Amino acid sequence: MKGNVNDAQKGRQMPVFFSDRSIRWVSSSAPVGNRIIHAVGTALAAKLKGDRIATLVYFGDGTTSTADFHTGLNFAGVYQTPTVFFCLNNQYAISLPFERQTASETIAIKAKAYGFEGIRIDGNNVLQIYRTTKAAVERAKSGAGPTLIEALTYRLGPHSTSDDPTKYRSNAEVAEWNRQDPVEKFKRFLEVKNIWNDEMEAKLRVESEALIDDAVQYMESSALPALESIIQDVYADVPSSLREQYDELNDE
Ligand SMILES: Cc1ncc(C[n+]2csc(CCOP(=O)(O)OP(=O)(O)O)c2C)c(N)n1
Repeated sequence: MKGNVNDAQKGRQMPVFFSDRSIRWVSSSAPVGNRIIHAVGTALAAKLKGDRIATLVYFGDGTTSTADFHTGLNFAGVYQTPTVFFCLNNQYAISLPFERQTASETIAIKAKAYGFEGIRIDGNNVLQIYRTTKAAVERAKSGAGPTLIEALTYRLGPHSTSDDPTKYRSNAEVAEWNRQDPVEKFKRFLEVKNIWNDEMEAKLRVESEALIDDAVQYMESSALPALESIIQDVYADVPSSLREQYDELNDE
């Protein structure tokens, strides 16, 4: 995604907040927590319309301290919306560790107060995540209400390029979690089951790199959105004041 004509957001979003209609993946609102109430609202709309869908929303441990987390989960509990709340507890909100985020024993336990089930799972176990998420989505679709999943994991790298994790956590802690790397763990699991090996991995790497090269080429050869898109989608009819600003910009 690079803010080109193929981008559903027309370049108005941060790069990680991509969206894709074909897989019903909605762009995330940048203020953390907003996405939770959007997911609950979408689920309620679907319920009222009789669509058999569930919404699945991902967020971090830090996000559970926002007002939107409470608003969303409370609403979901009261209206029994088909929503699955997936908290990726990587134990840090940028530099703030979990212990200073909440006095609660876990995140999962909070679901009890909202009247639905909270489940804490190993966030480094691919199959456990898949099974738990699938079951929760099915429950939501069948009308059995929301679920909160807390997946305990660790953020191995920095939060962003402007973050220096050595300032707030020890190398020993990172080394310990590095040994739990979920990608490596799952790879070993598949190798033991005899359904994965070095040869297949080498082949996959070559194929993946070709796929990425193609995607980058496609991205870079796509045109930018039309300048006029800057004044679209805000009002049903573009007001004259915006039209004048656009004309001025266009003349420049
Ligand atoms: C309301 C709001 N405040 C601050 C920020 C800046 N910010 C971006 S990510 C982040 C940390 C989020 O931590 P967490 O929810 O634990 O998610 P993680 O990044 O660890 O996955 C913050 C504070 C923001 N995006 N929105």
